[in-house]
Amino acid sequence: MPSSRPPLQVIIAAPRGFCAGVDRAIRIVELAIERYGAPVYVRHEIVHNKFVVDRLRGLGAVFVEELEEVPDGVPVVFSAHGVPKSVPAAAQDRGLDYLDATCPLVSKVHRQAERLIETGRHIIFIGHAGHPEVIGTFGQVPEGSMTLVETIEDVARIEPADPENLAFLTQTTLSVDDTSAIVGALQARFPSIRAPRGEDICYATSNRQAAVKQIALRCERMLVIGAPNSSNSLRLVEVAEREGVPARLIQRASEIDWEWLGQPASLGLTAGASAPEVLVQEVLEALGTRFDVHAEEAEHTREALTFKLPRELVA
Ligand code: 10D
Ligand code: SF4
Repeated sequence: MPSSRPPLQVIIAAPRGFCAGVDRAIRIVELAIERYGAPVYVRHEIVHNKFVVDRLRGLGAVFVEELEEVPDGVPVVFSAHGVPKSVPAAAQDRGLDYLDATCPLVSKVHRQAERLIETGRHIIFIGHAGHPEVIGTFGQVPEGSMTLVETIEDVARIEPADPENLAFLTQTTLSVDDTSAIVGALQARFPSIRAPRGEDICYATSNRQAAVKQIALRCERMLVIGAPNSSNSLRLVEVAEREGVPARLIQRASEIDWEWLGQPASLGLTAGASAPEVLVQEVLEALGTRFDVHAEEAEHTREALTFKLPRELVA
């Protein structure tokens, strides 16, 4: 019998969802709970996703924003976004057992920042003010040795003391297109500025944005699963909208705005690097209650990267 529900072609972007850094960070918390027993404290959301955080809380993780909130004698994990150097230093002073779940690709930027300062360069950092990754990276270098720019207008405004001796670095989860425009403006104004070795925007961020671009032309609407404080997820919504596709960020199926969605013939679906696949399946199921869904996956790139876990957890 033909379905009474309207047909809907759902085009699911690939890659989407968890990246290698998020996988590793979550595993670190799970293994820390197994090894030390609950509670294990986590400084900041391990990744920016309420579903992930709530699940780990159920296993015995306690999430706090500052190290001062961690009681003595309890292990603590630092989130995937990275922390200023002062944080592990303070943990050490207090004799706390700590595990650093900073993504190795964020740590790579930290090390580049340190090296540039050693060579006497002033760093222009492209990123979003107040984001924990930005706070963590600024905390790798002496105060005043790095200047934040968020926009092309910021590039025109800054007045570095020695314009011949600059380098730039970036947050890992930025818009590839916006960043390349900001880098262009930096290079036009400061021709001798040194670029990072390789890209600071990580493979997962750029692959997820490219996958959205690839499907955008075929979609009337786009849903991005991710949290409102997730930088990489927010960028996916922007990418879709700039391709001319009305897009919404939702944390899970219950946040679908059915009125906004209407009755499109095609819908794009993706998930930020901190959003688990179960939430993609949940959204598909919810769509299936109202539409006759035909789902197809559009693969842009295959990802195979994994990161090693800290030695103390696998030994
Ligand atoms: O906000 P965000 O995109 O930086 O973080 P989220 O936790 O959503 O995704 C993982 C990305 C990390 C840890 C930064 F590289
Ligand atoms: Fe690491 Fe990129 Fe994932 Fe951030 S988004 S945790 S930098 S792999």
